[in-house]
Amino acid sequence: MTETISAFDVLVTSPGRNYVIVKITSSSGLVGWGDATLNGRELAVASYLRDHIGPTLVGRNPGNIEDIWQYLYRGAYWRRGPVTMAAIGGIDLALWDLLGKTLEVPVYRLLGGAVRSRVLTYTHASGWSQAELEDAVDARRAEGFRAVRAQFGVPGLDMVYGITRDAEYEPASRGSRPAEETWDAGAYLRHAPEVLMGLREHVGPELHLLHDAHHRLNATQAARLAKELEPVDLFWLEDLIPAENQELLRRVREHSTTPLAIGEVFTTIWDCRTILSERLVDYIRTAVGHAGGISHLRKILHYAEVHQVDGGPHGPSDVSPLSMAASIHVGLSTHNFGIQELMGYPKLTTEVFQPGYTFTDGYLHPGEASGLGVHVDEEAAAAFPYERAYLPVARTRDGAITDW
Ligand code: GCO
Ligand code: MG
Repeated sequence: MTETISAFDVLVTSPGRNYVIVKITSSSGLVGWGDATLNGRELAVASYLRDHIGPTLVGRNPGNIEDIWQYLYRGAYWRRGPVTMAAIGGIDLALWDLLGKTLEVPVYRLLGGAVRSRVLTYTHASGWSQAELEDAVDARRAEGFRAVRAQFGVPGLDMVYGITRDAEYEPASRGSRPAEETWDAGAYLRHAPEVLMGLREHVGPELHLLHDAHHRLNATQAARLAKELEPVDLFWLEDLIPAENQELLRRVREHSTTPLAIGEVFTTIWDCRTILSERLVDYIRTAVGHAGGISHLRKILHYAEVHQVDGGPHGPSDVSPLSMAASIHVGLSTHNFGIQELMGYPKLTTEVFQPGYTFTDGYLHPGEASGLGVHVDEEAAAAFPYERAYLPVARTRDGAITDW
């Protein structure tokens, strides 16, 4: 008898930060898990899933993953957008997990098998001062990381994206409204080359260094920074300008050979068309959950492969361990994968998610468990109710809202 979807559920849980989890149960009693988290807008996705698309899935064959993807994407008429694509992504991940469990194979084998033995990863380090930054990078290197994203304070500013002075860095904060930062591109541009040059001298030539400008510059400022950072030999310079200004990256490319990465806020292949077809970046950063799941991320990466662009999927703590596992399965089985971001998770997260993937010597492996290989503890999830949280917003010195 053909297997059918017998139940569709959505869990919202907050073990240290908010996550939206999709649970799909099949008629044979197996369960597939997916991640539909959208940082700061979690409940919108939960409602999209619960109130709109979840009920349409019961009774379908869960193995028809591509048909379900097309049904949800084309059938909605209202296409793209982070809420829609995170919801579709959560379902897609759960269906791949379920298929792996049904066939008793890890997902990477369903995707064509391993093309490499392990997946290179990078993590975050930040310090307000040069010395604090160097200590933080050294600590990550001592943990085995071969690639580190370095963020630092800027003289004259109180808060800067990617840094917290006293606490563990976490981009979203709980509360009734977003924190507000002041941003000054001039101060940042005067400071950044010196810090990163000093850091390169400190770590030597081998460690991969990355830096994220978080969409805050205009094209002229971006070109200047990319050019000035050439001697640092960055692995990549990320999100220089607002991601939707794709054509403006041509300006940056004309002036610099610093490798560029963008795309963590993109949700479909159509959002990446210009940057991929003109090779305006070296790495495309779409996240497996936010960009419609494994099925769609693979399409984006195949399109990128045609243009010699590699993947570097988004992997901060708001990308749950379920998405992280999915991304590592894609990484092991996709030739132009590149690198996986692994920011790490709040300690409480492991009470809800017990991932089977492993980190060794700077590389990730998804493990050999069936499906995505992440155990979800539903009872633990229920013990951490949702808490409203927001990403910060930024204003320039005159008080106007700026890109963040
Ligand atoms: C990164 C990102 C994150 C995002 C965060 C938003 O490169 O990891 O820029 O830090 O800001 O994930 O939800
Ligand atoms: Mg980023």
